[in-house]
Amino acid sequence: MKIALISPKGPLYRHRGGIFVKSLRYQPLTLPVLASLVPEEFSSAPIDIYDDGVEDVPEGLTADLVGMTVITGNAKRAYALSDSFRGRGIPVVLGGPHVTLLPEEALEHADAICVGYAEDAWPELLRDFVSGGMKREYRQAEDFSLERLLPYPRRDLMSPKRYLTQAVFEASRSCVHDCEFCVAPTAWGQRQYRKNIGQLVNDIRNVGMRQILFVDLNLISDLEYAKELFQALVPLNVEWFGLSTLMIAHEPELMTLMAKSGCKGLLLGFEALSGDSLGDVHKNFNASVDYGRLVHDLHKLGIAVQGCFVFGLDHDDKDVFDKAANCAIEWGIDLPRFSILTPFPGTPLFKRLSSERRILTRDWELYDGQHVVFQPVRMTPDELLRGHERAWKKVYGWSGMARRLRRAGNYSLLKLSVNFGYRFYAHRLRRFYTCDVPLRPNQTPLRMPDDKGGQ
Ligand code: B12
Ligand code: SF4
Repeated sequence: MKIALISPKGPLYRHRGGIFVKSLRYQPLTLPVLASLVPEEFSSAPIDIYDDGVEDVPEGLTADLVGMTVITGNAKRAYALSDSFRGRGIPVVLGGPHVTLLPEEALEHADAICVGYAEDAWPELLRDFVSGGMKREYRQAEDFSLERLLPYPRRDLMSPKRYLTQAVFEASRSCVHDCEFCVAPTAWGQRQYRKNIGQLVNDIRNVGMRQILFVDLNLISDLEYAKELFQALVPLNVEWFGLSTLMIAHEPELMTLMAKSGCKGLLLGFEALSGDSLGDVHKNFNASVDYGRLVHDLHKLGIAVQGCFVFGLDHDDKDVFDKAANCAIEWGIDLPRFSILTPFPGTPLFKRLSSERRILTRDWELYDGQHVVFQPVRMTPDELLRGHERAWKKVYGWSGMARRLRRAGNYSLLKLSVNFGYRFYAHRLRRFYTCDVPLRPNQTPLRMPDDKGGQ
């Protein structure tokens, strides 16, 4: 049996004309994890991994079974590839966040789908396939857990030359919060799944790199687990980068331990500056934090900040873009990032906007955080798109960059090169607006029934 595992390219993740220049990419973890889950009895089966984001999937690819991972932004490409393989008689299994959110749609393009996490389902599916009894649908069990010992991801199946780093790990999955726009609580449940820390430490040791990356959505979902994890990292003497919520601001001891364990950079979802906008998307907990102070405290500990903001929330006015860009500069955010609110299908946000008849398009290719796919309240879709672009340009303009980096201090080579990478992106954003959003004829800001008009 020959298995081909594919990660399709999307508008933001492709090797020609895409926004992420090759040097900024880290090796994806999904396919190495799936490859590691192939049961031992099939260990002689060749497994080929294709990352469509770095090289085209060969047209004449041959395999007994294709497994493809699907996120919303690349669903169109995934379905096109899948339809073509199936047309040539190659069975295709689809899995990943988009399939978990919209299983019925995915089933139309697959021989089988895998809904949710696949540590149990994928080996079961492969055994069924070999015995000729593959079912149409496999689902994550109610009592799913990651705590048992799991095989190490097969990073060796991907070429290290194509990526900035192969040292990509995860300690946990999903998140305990329920922000309205987030895919995680809808797709996998509002909880954290934790991996065995001892095994993770062994994996990190085996990979043997000094700089590592965690793709966990929220490393501090559970404070006790986070403490245990950071303590276990201390003796490894690694430098690590990961994601956390702003709730770290309320945990000074954990923050210090984080720094001691080698944390050099955190991605933080600031999302919005006003309490009303945070409330719009059920992220009120951010309002308890003084953003500028948090950035300052992290810098003092040698931790750089990648600060993410979302535009287009119902209370966002037209001045939100400049305000966010100015704050990012004033606080010295090392790497500011802006995205446009995106109602991923299946999320509470999608359901709400849909019921308010504010979804403008269901072209999933535009669901990439950089296009406007819904009708905003206090501005037109076009104003939202242009304002978002303006914010990027402001923080990555020469003056914005110089002021931010001077405030942040610590001019590491990595930080400078990533800043230049984002500068390149910020000034070419327009090139990546691949299609025009089918906007409503009336291009005036939408007023909701209880709306006071932006006061
Ligand atoms: C790495 C990453 C990326 C990478 C690579 C994405 C990729 N295709 O691999 C990059 C940087 C390119 C990226 C970009 C974006 N991403 Co991203 N990304 C992640 C991240 C942080 C880690 C993914 C990962 O490696 N997980 C670990 C693996 C082991 O878990 P997994 O992928 O879920 O796989 C498991 C199951 O889902 C299942 N499974 C998955 N695929 C398959 C396939 C088969 C055949 C089977 C059987 C099972 C299966 O089995 C695996 C084991 O259980 C996740 C968040 C997260 N921690 O999951 C977000 C996430 C996937 N990204 C997300 C988003 C929103 C984006 C962006 C829109 C963000 C942006 N504005 O830039 C862009 C979109 C790019 C595009 N093409 O349009 C969302 C997905 C939204 C959605 N509905 O699709 C996520 C879930 C984060 C979130 N909470 O919002 N991302
Ligand atoms: S805190 Fe982050 S990961 Fe958790 S639900 Fe909210 S957006 Fe998602």
